[in-house]
Amino acid sequence: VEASIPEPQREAWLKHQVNGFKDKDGFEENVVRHVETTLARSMFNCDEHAAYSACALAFRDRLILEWNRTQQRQTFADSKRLYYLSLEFLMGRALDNAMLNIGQKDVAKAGLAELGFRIEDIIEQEHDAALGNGGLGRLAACFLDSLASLNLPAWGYGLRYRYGIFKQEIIDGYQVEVPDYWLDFNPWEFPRHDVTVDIQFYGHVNRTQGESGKTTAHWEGGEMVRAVAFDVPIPGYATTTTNNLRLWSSKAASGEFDFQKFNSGDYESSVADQQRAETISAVLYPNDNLDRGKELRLKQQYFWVAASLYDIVRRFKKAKRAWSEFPEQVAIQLNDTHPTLAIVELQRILVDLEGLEWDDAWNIVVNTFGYTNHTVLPEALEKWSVGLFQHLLPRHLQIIYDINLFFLQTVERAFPNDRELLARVSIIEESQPKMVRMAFLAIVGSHKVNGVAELHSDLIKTTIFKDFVSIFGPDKFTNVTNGITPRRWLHQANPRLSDLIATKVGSYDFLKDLTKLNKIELSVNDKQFRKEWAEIKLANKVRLAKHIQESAGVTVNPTSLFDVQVKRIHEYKRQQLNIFGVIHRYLTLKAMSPEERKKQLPRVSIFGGKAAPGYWMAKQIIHLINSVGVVVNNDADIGDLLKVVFLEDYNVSKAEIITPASDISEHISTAGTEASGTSNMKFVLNGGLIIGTCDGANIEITREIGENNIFLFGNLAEDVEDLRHAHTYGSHTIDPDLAKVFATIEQGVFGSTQDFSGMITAVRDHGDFYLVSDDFHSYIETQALVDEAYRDQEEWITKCITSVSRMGFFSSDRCINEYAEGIWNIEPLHVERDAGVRKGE
Ligand code: BZD
Repeated sequence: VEASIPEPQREAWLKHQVNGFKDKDGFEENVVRHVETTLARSMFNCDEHAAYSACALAFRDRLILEWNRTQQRQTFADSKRLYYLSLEFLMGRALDNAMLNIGQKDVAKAGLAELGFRIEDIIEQEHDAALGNGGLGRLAACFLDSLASLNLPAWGYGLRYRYGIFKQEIIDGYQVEVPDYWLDFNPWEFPRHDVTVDIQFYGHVNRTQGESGKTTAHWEGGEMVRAVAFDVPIPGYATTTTNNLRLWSSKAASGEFDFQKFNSGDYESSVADQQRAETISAVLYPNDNLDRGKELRLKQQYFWVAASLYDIVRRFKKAKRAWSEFPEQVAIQLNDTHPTLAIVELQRILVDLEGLEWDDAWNIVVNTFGYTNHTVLPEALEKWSVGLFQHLLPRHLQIIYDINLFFLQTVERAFPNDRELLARVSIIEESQPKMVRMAFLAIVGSHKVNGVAELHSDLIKTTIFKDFVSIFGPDKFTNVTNGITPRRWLHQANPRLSDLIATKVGSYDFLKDLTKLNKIELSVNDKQFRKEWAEIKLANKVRLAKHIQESAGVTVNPTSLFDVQVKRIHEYKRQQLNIFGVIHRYLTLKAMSPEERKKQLPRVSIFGGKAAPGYWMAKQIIHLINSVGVVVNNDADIGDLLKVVFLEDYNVSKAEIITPASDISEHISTAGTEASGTSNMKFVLNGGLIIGTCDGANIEITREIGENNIFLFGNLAEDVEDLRHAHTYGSHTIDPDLAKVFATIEQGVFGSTQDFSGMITAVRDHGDFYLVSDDFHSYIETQALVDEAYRDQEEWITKCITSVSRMGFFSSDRCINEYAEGIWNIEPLHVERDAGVRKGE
């Protein structure tokens, strides 16, 4: 590496080489320097936010040095890289994570204390990076942490939204959305104004014939938008590897604004182009698991995909290899179908711009891409109208038609005369209007397709993608069960539990190899260990109780059973089942004599999560939860026996407080609807138990921790279809206990009956698609078992410790290793320089 600097200048460069701070003194020096110079503040008026800023900048300096070295190392090694394309990266806060991964949290803590600050207060100053909706975006963030921690050469590519997921306020029980402008001060990104790509939209296609008779397509006209790169360093844990997340921001391609219009006095339209261009990366779409087919969304997708591919291809071309080697140098993973256009764009680059033959290009494309599916819900499967494509991306539509034609020809050869099959698998749906089925395009253009938990991967093979299994054979389809990073979701969120575990494991090695947790099972009967375990859980609950008091104004007793359901609000996730169950509990308590009541176990039902702004039913569910809270929390008969809390603005940093404080958490989706779920893993890893359906990763969690340690209930996925059929065509009777709940709501006990009628009629009159009534009895009975189990605290703690000890499988490191071996064929890059500077704490 050093030899790349010309001899005469080498000495000067090396002499002044910057190395980040090494100890407390160095850290303090860096912080003070940033306060006084970068932030232009005096040290005499440095508030907590300025201290956070300076601290973040000190860490950023270190990260970028490691980032540079990592990039140099990866370039020199010339090894295959993975590119993870995701429209969402739900990163949360970066400072705490950087301190932990670099192994300098103790140094920062001591240094900040000497400068007059508590590290916890400083960490709290940071605005969450919330460029995602839910599980899919957070999974991408966990993957980046694991990729870097495993020294894998990998880049993330995404969009730099000016507004992340909206902030949720609860006003009079209703959700109100507030924009999340998060870029006021973001020390974690490096603008690369020199790394830009001009992206074309609209226009038309011309064909020319060369001397050889070969025709070439030229995409001409239309308009250009400029993509500018912003790089975010991603530090690995206990390694010097620091990977890159590149986010694209849009601006006008033609410079600032139209001077001609400006000079002629047309000020408004002179800036209109600029604003239109900037709109592309302005805002994250707040829908999870719903496809709305909006033009701006397709523009976002192409803008980001085209910029990323240009960048990837540019990097590949530097080494001057043959195109056929592309898949040996590049693996691209599609996080859901959102980046599927990348398949078409690479084919276009290879055929139209680089002059490859169609078949040679297509071989390269298929061997490069992998596609991860995250849902079987029909309303979430992306489709774009052919008309919109024709207008926005005319050349891409032609290529899609050609891809489809060649694909259908191979199907016809293998299954002659099966016209229905051809219609079923066609990438173009012959509907009115015609639609492009993005999932089908992603399957046809990838060499591997994976689901995110075993049940889900089986379901895609037997339902939505069944025909493709017959066509391509079963080997194209595989499972990679999701995972979570133990760095953030154990050590960072629950430092005391992590420290306690370390005393039994003998080191913090479990943060690198989570299967080492199994050592704590040997201590399950160790009295002191159990005592400390219980103390930590209580302390975490006290902390959450304080947060509940401050944010929701509800006083809860930390010794109550904390029952938590935090995730996006969706009918399939069934928060309505939970709140109906809470109402049932309330009615049961009300019907008891005071003596009987005294024997009951106090419980706090905690909800949190955002509803997509246009999702009316989800908003009603939030309103009902809040309305029930108002009644129950103020009922003198009930007191501490039941409290109902809705936590405003659930996000990653709140999850870090909530997760460690749960006794039981709810993962109660209708069987077969939740692809995996990942918060289920986080809760168990933090010493909470779960109540859940046989859905997604709950099934594998049960297999790992043992069925005695989980509360499963409800109908199985294989029964869902028959039940739905019976609801529609047979007689549909509602569970009698649920009917009482409905009657109570309809009497107006929780306020406006009109507001909640939709939730009731969905179950009673509209076929109960999510099987709320079918599962209600089983749910209530199982909740009673939870109460009973919780009364035996000794047994409960045994269950918790045993479960944690068996959670090793759910590390995102295991998951990433499976992708690396089975899909990407990439290998870790040996880190020569002593990683000792980055030991864990
Ligand atoms: O992906 C989620 C699934 O619902 C979970 O079961 C799974 O655990 C995670 C990770 O695999 N899917 C989403 O979060 N999906 C979205 O957020 C989304 C966003 C935009 C458009 C479509 C879906």
